[in-house]
Amino acid sequence: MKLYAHPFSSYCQKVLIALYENATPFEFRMVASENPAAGAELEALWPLKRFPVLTDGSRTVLESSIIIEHLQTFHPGPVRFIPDEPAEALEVRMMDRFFDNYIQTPMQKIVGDSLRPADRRDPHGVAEARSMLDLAYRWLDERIAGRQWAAGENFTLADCAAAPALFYADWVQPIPEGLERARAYRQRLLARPSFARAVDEARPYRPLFPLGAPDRD
Ligand SMILES: N[C@@H](CCC(=O)N[C@@H](CS)C(=O)NCC(=O)O)C(=O)O
Repeated sequence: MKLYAHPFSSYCQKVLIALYENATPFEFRMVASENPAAGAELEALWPLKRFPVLTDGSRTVLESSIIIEHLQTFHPGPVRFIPDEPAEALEVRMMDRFFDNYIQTPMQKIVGDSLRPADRRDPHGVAEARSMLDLAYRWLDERIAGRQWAAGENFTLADCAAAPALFYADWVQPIPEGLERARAYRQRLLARPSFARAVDEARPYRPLFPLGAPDRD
């Protein structure tokens, strides 16, 4: 398998966590300006050029959640990312959607806005994104009461989504004091070896974080 990705990208880290959890072999195709060949391959596979993209033989798999479902189906290992029991699987998929849509999306909006020219900024959109993050943090704090991981006792797809989402979202808008379950969950994710490895591999790129990376984590 080949993974088109960048180590500092949150959605790429989501998939790297799943690969590292089961020690699944793959080739890392670094998408970066200094590696135009990988960029051209990515564009040929997926004209929208969003990453990560996985190739597995002749199959091209788009979208981080679907890549992890692909790994679960065709390259299973000891860590099962989607439970067999249907209701449990729905909880996992629902939490995965929550982290992508209501943590990653507003985080990306805030980061993306900071990259725009000053006269093209979208303060209203950024305020909406910050309000969404605030509500999402509060909802999460309630939802994970009594849970070790996002959907219960086992580490799943939902935690792969949660780790980079909460990692970067907390940089742009810290999870407030008082939401101790959400804050402790983020720390548990940081201590998980698969995510700790992804964070370490991305460390050299921290100076590129547009809003300035905080001196922690
Ligand atoms: N829904 C996609 C989101 C992928 C995404 O937003 N990737 C970002 C990196 S984190 C990207 O490709 N950015 C480059 C660009 O927008 O050109 C997924 O789950 O894989």
